[in-house]
Amino acid sequence: MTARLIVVSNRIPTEAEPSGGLVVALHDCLTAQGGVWIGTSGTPVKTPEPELRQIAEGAYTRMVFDISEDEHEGYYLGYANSVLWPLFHRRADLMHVQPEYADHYMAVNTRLADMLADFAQPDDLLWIHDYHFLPLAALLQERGVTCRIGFFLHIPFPVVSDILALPQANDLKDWVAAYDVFGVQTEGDVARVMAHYRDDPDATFDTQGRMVALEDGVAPRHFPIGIDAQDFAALALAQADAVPLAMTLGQKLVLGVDRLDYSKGLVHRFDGFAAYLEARAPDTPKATLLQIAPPSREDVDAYKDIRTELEQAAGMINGAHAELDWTPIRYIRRNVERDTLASVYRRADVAMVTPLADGMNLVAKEFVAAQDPDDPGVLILSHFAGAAEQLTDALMVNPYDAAEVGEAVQTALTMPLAERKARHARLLENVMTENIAWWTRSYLGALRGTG
Ligand code: GDG
Repeated sequence: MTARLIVVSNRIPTEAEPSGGLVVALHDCLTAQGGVWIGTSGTPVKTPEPELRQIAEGAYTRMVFDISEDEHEGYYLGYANSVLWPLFHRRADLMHVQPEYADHYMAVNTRLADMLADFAQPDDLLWIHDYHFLPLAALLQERGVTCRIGFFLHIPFPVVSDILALPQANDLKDWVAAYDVFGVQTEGDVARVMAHYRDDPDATFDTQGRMVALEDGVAPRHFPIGIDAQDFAALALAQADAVPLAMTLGQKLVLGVDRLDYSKGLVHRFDGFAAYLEARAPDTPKATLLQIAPPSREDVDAYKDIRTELEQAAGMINGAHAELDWTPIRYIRRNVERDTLASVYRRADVAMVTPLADGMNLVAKEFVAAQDPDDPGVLILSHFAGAAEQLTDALMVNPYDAAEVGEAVQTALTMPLAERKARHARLLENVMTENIAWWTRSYLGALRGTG
């Protein structure tokens, strides 16, 4: 009999047939083998109930728990998104350390651990997602829970020197060590987890210096997340000409798609695009950068700043370079439909995926899947995206070096068809093979102890 799977994530889908790669993969997996998906209820309440509440029953069960308005401030906006998110994305300077944030974070995790301890059976598999719930395994062990507990970190693991900026740096070691499987996106992340334990007498290393286990048994492993590439390719093909894009004949389209987040390097990207504009010979193609950037976490100050900075940069660059028939940067600050996105990906000649730090970056993979293999666009990819370990046939750039990014835009726009096809074929092979189903299978194999 297959063990019952219990997935925990901050947000859970509420619709009957959810969309989005990861959500669909987990939905499919739970539908196939049954189980439970647990997350926060979405709307903060005055007084949270100390119980899980079932919201839907089908092939699997969905359950939610409440958080209070203060906890929303302290646990979610505070500790998760103003402490851990910047720290893990190499922006310790943006951390907003407040003792009450940590208190709320622990309060939410402790209440959830109490509820899970009542609910979990010894044969269950518990799969915890992301930085909102790092302490859960340690708290569950204290409560005598013995089932296998795995964690997957969607964002980068921080460097040792940055971790010291976290008042709970030592707790983080214990939180990680309590998991049976601590999953991260890349080999680089595995190395950073290991570096965190390098001087720990309980950590065990094999003859090649790799950490295999701590006393408690954690084995950090990388599981690069993928997308449902077949499905996305089919959507992009179906939507190929669905969206009219006001562009004059011969103009090229360079695309950026990112949540409006400082980790995505949007201002640096605009500077890199400006470097291309400045160096452009008058007889070479005119390219427009279309940046789609839906807002996120607008209640956190650092997110307001990035928006202002980006809008100023776009205004200045357009002021300097726009012509009567050409606006070099077009910027859409709202969510667009997934169908529209697929269509624009397919139409784009170049995608700029240039984060300063990113766990994986699914946009890079979606762009590859959406291309016409007979006339594909070119991917420009930052060394600092997790995807850089797999998508080595992209044009790799250092996003901090505007001149290099500008040159990459020029190279991409003028790349011969044969080279575009060859690079794209190798990228597509990876995106199709190491897809979301492969990722789920690999992770669950490891968690069951069979992979
Ligand atoms: C975290 C990690 C890791 C974006 N704009 C629109 C839109 N999107 C979709 C994209 C893509 C998703 O949002 C963004 O995924 P990313 O992977 O790029 O980034 P995060 O949201 O930061 O995700 C990341 C991921 O978790 C998975 O582990 O890769 O590193 O930070 O699917 O297409 N979708 C629609 N309209 C938009 O305007 N419909």
